[in-house]
Amino acid sequence: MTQGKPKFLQIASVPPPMPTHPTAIRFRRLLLTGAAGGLGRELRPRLKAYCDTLRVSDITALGAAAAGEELQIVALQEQAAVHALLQDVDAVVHLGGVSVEGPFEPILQANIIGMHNLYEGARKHGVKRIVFASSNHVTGFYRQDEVIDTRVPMRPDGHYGLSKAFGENLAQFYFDRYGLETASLRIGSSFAEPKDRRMLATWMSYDDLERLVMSSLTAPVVGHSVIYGLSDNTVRWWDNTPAAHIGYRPQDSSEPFRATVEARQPPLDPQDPVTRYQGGGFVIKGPYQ
Ligand code: 15L
Repeated sequence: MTQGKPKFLQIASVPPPMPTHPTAIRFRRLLLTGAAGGLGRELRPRLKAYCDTLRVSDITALGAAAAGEELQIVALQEQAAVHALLQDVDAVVHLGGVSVEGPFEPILQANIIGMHNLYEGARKHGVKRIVFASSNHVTGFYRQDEVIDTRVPMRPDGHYGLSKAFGENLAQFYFDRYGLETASLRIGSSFAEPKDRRMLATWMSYDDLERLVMSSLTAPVVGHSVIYGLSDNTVRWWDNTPAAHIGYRPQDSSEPFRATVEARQPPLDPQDPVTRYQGGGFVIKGPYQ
């Protein structure tokens, strides 16, 4: 590449202590939003291995600061506070916001207004790249017997999926208008292990989550890319071929959990919307008034 290395990447002589991602690239300061949530708690110590300073934020208590951490309690709808979060940051991993289906108002505040606040802050402070935790619920109304890629139209399965669809469109706009790069990760089900039959297709291990986030932070060119977040599961509904340039190589699979999951959960009625659609239980939530 003729442009040389992106300005925000800094190479340090000390390799990262956690070798999940095969690179010695280190950041000066990363921002992790939603650090108190399920995935935030997993990624917090992992991301610290790749940066000098990790700024962590959430709306709720974040515990004690580890060495090299900066803690900020911030609600995403608070514009000035969110803009300040973005100051002097090389890149962002944005997990913050409402992470499940529910009534519209809290999702509007955190996921829609909050997302706009984050991107405006990033624009003002010259942040070059954001890794956005989007969701498989952007396409939750595709059927479980379909395999889709990221080029099919969005079919959100609720307020939450709609807010993530907005987030992806916002990210596209900020790239087209301002050159701010985003990797939108349509995360499947990232838990310690798959909890039910659906998750045999949608599961992503925590180690693969780290691989996906680090690939997204360090890929030479991202523009606005959309990629599904899943492990190397035998049965899958999502084809990541259009996002090959991200360089994500999952190493784990739900298959070793299959026998246990299937013994625990009897087969469900295939005509039940929860079994019929990729979004599972989210597709039957609501209405809320
Ligand atoms: C999501 O987007 C949610 O944040 C998570 O809690 C899971 O429910 C996941 O989707 C899923 O679809 O399993």
